[in-house]
Amino acid sequence: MRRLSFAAAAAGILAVTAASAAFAATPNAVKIVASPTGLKYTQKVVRAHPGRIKITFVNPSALKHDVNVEKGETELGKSKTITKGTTTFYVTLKAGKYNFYCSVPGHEDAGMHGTLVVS
Ligand SMILES: [Cu+2]
Repeated sequence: MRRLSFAAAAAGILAVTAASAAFAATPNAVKIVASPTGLKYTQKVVRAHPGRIKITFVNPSALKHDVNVEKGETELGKSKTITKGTTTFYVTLKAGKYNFYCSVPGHEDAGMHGTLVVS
């Protein structure tokens, strides 16, 4: 009985160590940057891991832009609309492909969108 509980405790410690090492090794964050001049982002595809994802949006332009994350027509998260600055927001996503786009009227249609791949 004593040996069994020691083994269980050791296994528990190993599991916790492995989990925290994996967490530390993969900061789950993406950066999306608006073009300084055009109606587009400088990334077409960004990648993250399932779970809570930090999205940093950088807009060097004087034009208003934002970042919205959606799956189909379901909105999953969005940044503030900013000019010449940086903002962050969080989304929690399962594995899959998501769209990101700018919700300022006309921008998405002009090409301001991309794909977020979560795997
Ligand atoms: Cu925009």
